[in-house]
Amino acid sequence: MAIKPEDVLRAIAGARGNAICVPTMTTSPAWRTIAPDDLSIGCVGFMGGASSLGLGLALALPKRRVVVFDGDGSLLMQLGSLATIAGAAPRNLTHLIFKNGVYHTSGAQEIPGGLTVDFVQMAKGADGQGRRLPEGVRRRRFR
Ligand SMILES: Cc1ncc(C[n+]2csc(CCOP(=O)(O)OP(=O)(O)O)c2C)c(N)n1
Ligand SMILES: [Mg+2]
Repeated sequence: MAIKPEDVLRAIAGARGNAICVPTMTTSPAWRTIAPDDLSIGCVGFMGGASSLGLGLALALPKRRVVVFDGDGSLLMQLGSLATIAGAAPRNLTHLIFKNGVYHTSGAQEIPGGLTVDFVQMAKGADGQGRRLPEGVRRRRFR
């Protein structure tokens, strides 16, 4: 079932507490409207950089939860960040992928593999120690 990114963002806004959020691409303008506070660091222009930006914040502020709202095309562009994150294993970082199968922001061109890319498997593969992903990890499609 496809759900709207705004619906997910509203749910996050209600539950984030004082977590620092790092939106990018589709979620950037939507998040500015939904959560117009100073606890967010938008990753605009720096395509693929949100996960690394979030990792840096999480490592620098270990007592603070950091939530990255990544694009699927953006993550594909910097896929190595999954291995970097797995290696650092920060417990306070949550990496969400807004999977819509396209580069929506630049005109909705299909990303390589479209909706078939399995980011959960990729994240598991990046963790050579085979740690289990949190129970809450779900595959949901966005439109
Ligand atoms: C290095 C680089 N290449 C291309 C672009 C142009 N560009 C801007 S947004 C975007 C699409 C982003 O797609 P995705 O990460 O899937 O996010 P969505 O828009 O689908 O939410 C592209 C290709 C860019 N900003 N940087
Ligand atoms: Mg996309």
